[in-house]
This record gives sequence, C-alpha cells and structure tokens, in this order.
Amino acid sequence: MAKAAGDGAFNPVELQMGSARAYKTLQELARQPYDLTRPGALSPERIGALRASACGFDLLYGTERVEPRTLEALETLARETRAREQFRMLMAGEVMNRIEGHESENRRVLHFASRDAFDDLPAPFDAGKAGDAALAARRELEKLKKFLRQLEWKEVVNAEGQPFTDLVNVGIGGSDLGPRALYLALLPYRLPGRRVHFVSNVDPDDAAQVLAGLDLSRTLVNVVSKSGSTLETLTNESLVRHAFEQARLPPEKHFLCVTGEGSPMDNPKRYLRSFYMFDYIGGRYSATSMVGGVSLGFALGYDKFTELLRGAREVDLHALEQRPGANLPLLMALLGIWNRNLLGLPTLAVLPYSQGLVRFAAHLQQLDMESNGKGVTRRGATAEEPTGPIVWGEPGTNGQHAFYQLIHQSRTVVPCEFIGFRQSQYGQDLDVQGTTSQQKLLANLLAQSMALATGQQSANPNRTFPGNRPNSVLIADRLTPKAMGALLALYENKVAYQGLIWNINSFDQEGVQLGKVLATRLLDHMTGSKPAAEIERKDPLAHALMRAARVL
Ligand code: G6Q
Repeated sequence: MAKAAGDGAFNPVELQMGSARAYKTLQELARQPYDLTRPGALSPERIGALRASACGFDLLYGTERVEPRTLEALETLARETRAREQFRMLMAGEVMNRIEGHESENRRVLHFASRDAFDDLPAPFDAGKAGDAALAARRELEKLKKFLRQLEWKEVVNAEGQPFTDLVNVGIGGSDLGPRALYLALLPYRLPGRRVHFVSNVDPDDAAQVLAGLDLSRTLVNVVSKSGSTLETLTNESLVRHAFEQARLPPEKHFLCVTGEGSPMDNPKRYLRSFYMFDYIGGRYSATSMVGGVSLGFALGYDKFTELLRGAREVDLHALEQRPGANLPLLMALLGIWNRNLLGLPTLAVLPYSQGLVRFAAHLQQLDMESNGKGVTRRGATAEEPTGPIVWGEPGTNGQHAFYQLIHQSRTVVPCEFIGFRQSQYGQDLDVQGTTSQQKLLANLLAQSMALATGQQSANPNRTFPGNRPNSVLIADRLTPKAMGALLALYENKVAYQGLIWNINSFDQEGVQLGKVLATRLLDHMTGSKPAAEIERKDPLAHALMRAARVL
C-alpha cells in the first residue's frame, strides 16, 4: 500500500484501506463468511473464545460472522493502516482534524483531555502537544467543583435564600444529546431534590413545555453553545430569559453558560458563572467537558461526575492496547468494518437492554453518523469504500415488540449491537413466576442475540427466519457513573478508530452547513433585510425556496 506501510514517520492521510493487502484477504473471506446457522456453529467453545474484556465490559462476539482467519486479517488491516499509531497521534495532540490541501478546521482532537484529570492514570507517553488541553480541562473542573460546593453549602442560593432545585440545559446537537443521554442514564445517582431539564428544539413548544410547571425562582439555566452563535440556542435562551424577566427574576442570578473562549456568548456579566470548552473538542465528543459537566455535576454532584470521567479515561488509555484482539474499541471498530465494508451491510442497530440508556442510541446516532457519514477522504478525494453506517436503536425489550420482525426476517440484514448489565440500577425487583425482571431482561437479550444468529427453519415459510444476522453483546455489571463513562468512551473511540482506518476526518461536520445557510437566507427574506427582487435575481435557489415558503 502507499508509503504508509514503511517505518518511521508517516502521513496518515496517505493510508488507503482499499489498497491494504489485508483488505484483499478480507474480500476473499467475505465470499463465504462464517455460517452461524450451521448445526454446531455456535458451540460453547466459540462463545467462550470470541470474547474480550476490559474496563468492566465484556464483549461477546461469537455471534458475528467471523472466524479466526477473519479476525487475523482484520488485525492485519489495523496494523497496515497504522490504526493504533494514528490513535496515539490523536491523543498526543497532533492536528488530525483536517483535510490535506483544502480549507478545513485544521485542529487537534482533544476531547480525551477533558478526562485527563487523574494523576494516578497517566498516559504512557509524553502528552506533548496535548499538555495545555489537560491543564485547561483541570482548570475548568476546579471552577465547576467550587461552584458545585457553593451550591451544596448554600453559598449560592436564590434571592430568597433557597437552594436551587432545577437546572434547564439550553443547547442543541452535541450541546444536548450527550449530556441528556448521560443524565437519563444516571437518574438513580442524582442528589436528592435535583432535577435537570433539556430544551433543544427551536420549536417554541419545547421551551414552553419544559418551563411549564417549573418554579423559576429555584431554577438555574445552563446555556451551552461552543460557537455561541447557534440560532436555536440563542433563540431559546431569549425565550427562557423572557420567562425569567416576566417572573421578575434577574437572569444574571440564574443563568450559567458554557461556551468557547471569546465566542459571542463569552460575556461573564450576563451569567452567574461562565465555563469554557475549546476548539479542539468537537460538539459530539464534548459530553465529558464542561458541556456535560455543568448539568451532570448539578444533578450528580462533583464526585459522581468525576467517577464518570474516570471510566472514560480508563477506556482512553485502554484504547492504546497493542495486543491483538484485546483492544475493545478497536475490535468493535474492526467488526463494524467487516459488516459495513466486507459484508456490505449499511445500517447498525444499537439495542441497549437498559431503560437508563433510553437516549443513548440517539447520542450514538449523532456521534457515529456526523463523524463517519463522510464521502471524502482526508486527502480530499472521493472515498472509495462505504463509510459510517446508518445508526439507530431503542431499548429492549420495548424494541422487540416494535421492529424486531424486520431484523429477524426482512431481506435487509441489520447488524445489531446489544448492550446489557447484570444488575439493575435501582435493585428494586421481584420474583414473578420464578424469575426476576432483571433475569427476564437478560434472558431476552441473549435469546435475541442467538435467534438472530441461528435463525429458524420451518415448514411454514412465514415462520422461517434465515439467521446469519451478525450481532455482538456488550455487558457490564451495573450502569454506574463510571460504567457510563466507560461505555461512552468505548463508542467514541470505536468511531474514531473506524474513521482513522477509513481515512476520513471524523471530527468535522461540513454536511450540516448547507441547510443551515439556506434557512438563514429564507429568514433574511422573512425579516425583509434583503429586498425580494435582489434575492430573486441573484439567487435562484433562494427564489425557489421563497416560492415554497408561500405555504407558510
Ligand atoms: C457536533 C456538532 C453540532 C453542534 C451543534 C451545537 O459535533 O458540531 O451538533 O454541537 O450544532 O453547536 P454549538 O455548541 O456551537 O451551539
């Protein structure tokens, strides 16, 4: 393959998965992938052998369509594309968010630094160009710790001297999905009497619904926007500020903000406290920065929030693991590449058997699809191979009663990633007809995984299920803050590994700009800030849009 395979310094953008020798081997193997439906194909030995464990999670992948030679070729692919070295370059602060030879973000990728807060968990290499990011993260964490203590010790209270009970997080995309998913996952760990609410949509009903029923006098509002210029967030901030003004409550005593230093929102006079995030942290990777830190810290307290960071940090360090088959995020990435590129399966269902993870698939949808839904390589060329899958999912067992028909029998094969926990979060369970609810939940998870793999033959064609539906099971003891941090980082690092192997930039998001620009043009027209005749003459697309807008 191109230059890359040589020793010493290499330019990651020159790595092409398609020209790796291992890729050719994988294409050969993909002509006859392991048949999970064959009698005895799912032997206990196989289930026991195709298993990897790290950071409290076990990955069972005997139900994927792989065998030892597939795994060997996938590992060789990782070596040929220098995946681990590239990952280390990310963590060491190299400028990896870029497209060579074209205008691009040209940034480091250092969400890892937001959890580099533990002296007992150092990186096994010189932090080099990432050192400043870790220092900045620790500075923000200190600010957060102080603020949370002030809330706890009632040094920061409302005008009547009462403690704050509620916090409304105003933000969208990466400034909403991750924090929301993590908050919902960790509800049982909340401090007594603390609740967090989320407003994201520019639909005014979102804010109206959240604000109804809140005692604003005891509510903090956390406005989160890295750019400080997102239309939805600024609009919602105005709606919520208006509600406070109507209630004769001074917003600057209730409003917090998380934004980029120097952004249009960086005006500490308007806020009770301002926290910062940085250009080297992408929105969808920002849940462990102050973007998630303020709302999660308010809900859980500082110590529990740092447990979450510790779980993520342990996984980041584990992601450097060299031993073949032992690096969990890399293994997940490689199995995903096998399904996506070699077996040609375009979607991925993430199915958590955990009510706490009710919004986790929504977060992963953004994390994966915005990162790896790319058609251009880091050299600016058209990507020759398919990249990120369409990610979707819902918690089990609810999903079983909804869309599992399709994943069992449709001609569209959907790879599935199951996630489960041995124990429930609340521990409130009962033996009903000989088993607990938690046992029923886990039995369903394992049964679905096996059923998808093996299928079923029947004389009745309508009761025939073809099987060979690749899937894996990720399992841990309990969904704690630490486990949540680890799970989050497992997926973040899986997505990053896939992008590195595909040679795409997983850290920009040009594709979300186009519609935004058009909407702004239409709004210009609605406010009359640009004469209609001028728009019609100069901009045929906006002209067409205005025609369409007549239905409004
Ligand atoms: C995430 C994206 C995007 C972003 C939102 C909000 O990676 O960049 O979802 O998080 O558009 O942006 P702001 O935080 O700048 O308001």
